[in-house]
Amino acid sequence: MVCTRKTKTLVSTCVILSGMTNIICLLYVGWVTNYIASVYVRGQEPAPDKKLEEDKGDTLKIIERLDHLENVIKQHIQEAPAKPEEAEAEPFTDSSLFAHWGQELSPEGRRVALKQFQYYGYNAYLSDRLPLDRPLPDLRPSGCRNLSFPDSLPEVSIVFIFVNEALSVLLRSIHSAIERTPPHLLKEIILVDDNSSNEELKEKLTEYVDKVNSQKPGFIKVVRHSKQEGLIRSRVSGWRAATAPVVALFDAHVEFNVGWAEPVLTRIKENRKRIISPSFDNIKYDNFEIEEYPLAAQGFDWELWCRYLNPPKAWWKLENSTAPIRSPALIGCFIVDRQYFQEIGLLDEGMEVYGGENVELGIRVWQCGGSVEVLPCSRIAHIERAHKPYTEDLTAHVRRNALRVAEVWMDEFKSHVYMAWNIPQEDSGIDIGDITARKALRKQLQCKTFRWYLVSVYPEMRMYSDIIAYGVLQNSLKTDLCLDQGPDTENVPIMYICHGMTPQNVYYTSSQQIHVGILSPTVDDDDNRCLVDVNSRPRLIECSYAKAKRMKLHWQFSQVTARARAQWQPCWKTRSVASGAREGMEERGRRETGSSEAVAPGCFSGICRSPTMCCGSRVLTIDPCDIGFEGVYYCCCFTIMILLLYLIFRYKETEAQRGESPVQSLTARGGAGI
Ligand SMILES: [Mn+2]
Repeated sequence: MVCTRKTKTLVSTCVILSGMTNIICLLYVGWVTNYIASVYVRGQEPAPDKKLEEDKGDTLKIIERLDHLENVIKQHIQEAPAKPEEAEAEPFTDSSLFAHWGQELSPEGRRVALKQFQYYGYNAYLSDRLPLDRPLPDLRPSGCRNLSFPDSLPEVSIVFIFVNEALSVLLRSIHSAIERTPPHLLKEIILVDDNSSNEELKEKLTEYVDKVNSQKPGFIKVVRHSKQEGLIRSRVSGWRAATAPVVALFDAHVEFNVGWAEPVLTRIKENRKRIISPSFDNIKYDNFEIEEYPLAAQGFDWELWCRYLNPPKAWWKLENSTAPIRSPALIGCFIVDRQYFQEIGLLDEGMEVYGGENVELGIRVWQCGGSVEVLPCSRIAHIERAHKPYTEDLTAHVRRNALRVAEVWMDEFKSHVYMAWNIPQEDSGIDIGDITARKALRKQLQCKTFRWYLVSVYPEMRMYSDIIAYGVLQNSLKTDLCLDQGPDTENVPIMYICHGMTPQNVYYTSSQQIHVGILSPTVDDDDNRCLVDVNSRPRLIECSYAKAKRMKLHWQFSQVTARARAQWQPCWKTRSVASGAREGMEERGRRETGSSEAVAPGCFSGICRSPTMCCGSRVLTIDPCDIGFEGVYYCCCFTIMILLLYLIFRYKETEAQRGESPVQSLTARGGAGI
């Protein structure tokens, strides 16, 4: 009896001791690793960058490559000729230009082709070697060939806008327009040069224009901007120079297909408030082959980037592939009644460079009593460049333009644009310029609401009135880490250096879901991905699927902030986005305005700074090995911890054995004594 009691006491003492030791050890390990990490990070600053390089998701890599390409173009524009020895070292074979083309070229040929490709974003070297009047496959739906059109149709002026286009590409655009537009319908061609620096677009182009005009006086007009105005104001310049009743505004890297004009002019003649887009096919940027694109409407996502859409259900029901396709917006090239274009307010000339103006026009035309449609029987092939050479930071311009559209036209839905760009609705720090004239235009035209537009014209667009907060989920102990959707192909979220781009967008809904990554634009796109607890591991799963399968996708936040409808744990860095209604965790806006706010503590608490999400009622642990540098660090941390625990237990065991011997002997002796 005595023996048993003694053993029990010893065991419980051991347990208490080991427990305490563990806690001390764990705290110690936490402190040591924290220290090591801070020294490591401080001591080898380039190292995380290098690691970062390896870990970056696909999106980042692409963005980086684009940045690189843009730099290359910039260099080229600055006319810094590459030194011969540098040129020798160029990795020709790496370029996407040579994936499907140019294997048989000599090294010198490759060098020249690559240089041109980097400058133009398409294979200008090949374009220079293709005939200007090359034939195109007739890609119209078969019914188009049997259609008949009125004898008298309005004339059209075709406007080509360009900046530093390859001359052969521009000339092929002009040639195909002349060849494939009935002569009695084509009044003139207008070339708008947005201050190109290319020499060949000066003398050689003038030579060509003079030659054509010597046969047909005044047929080609050239408008040259003395400073760069951007593609939007260039289109308006072209429209100003046009004199035909209908104006077609096009990029200067297109090829017109047979019979493109008659269906368009017929539809405009029937109703001058129709703005028409042809159907586009692709001219591949590398080998200039024509790629047929499926028939599509033209729309946009909530960042207001334009995109192709599946034609609406009503169109499919017609079972007539020649029927016009109702379109919520425009991709960018369109044909319009010259007068009507002015009445409706041209394009928003307060926008910069490119992007968003086509979406704005679509929304405006619909809301103010007109319509937009795509014609399957009118086809234009267009070069989709591998990269756009217009500006260093196209995204910043598109975002600014998008905010102008949101503020003028989108009423309460403007919040969606701010959410999609992940910037606060107030004090975004982005100067969108003066919009009073555009607001006055809306009033003057007595336009309908954006809600009407969404319901009647663009019902495929998803509405997000249930989002009550958005931003990024930031690790409050290591504030440069954010929740990130990780590689596109996987459904495992990761912790990653905060970069404020789409993969780190986080949206919290009134139904307590957390969406991570891009806001799904339409019902035809994949659903949003929700943060889901799968066996205590965080996963990103389509919200509708997770809901149907009754997975754990609801997140409760236990701390109430005064103004938020949602309840927040302090691990969400909150910041008021719209007064009272929304709370957001805004990283990008913060960077731009330069203001800094205190970061509330606590997201990754816990011993050893394990990447545990302690937000809300659930505790999730991100698989340590999924997270790159941090993963290695935590793996090491974990291993050291286990090792220490093992040593501690071994030590205790030995201690226990040492302690036990006297007891045993005592027992033995006692036993003997009893
Ligand atoms: Mn284009």
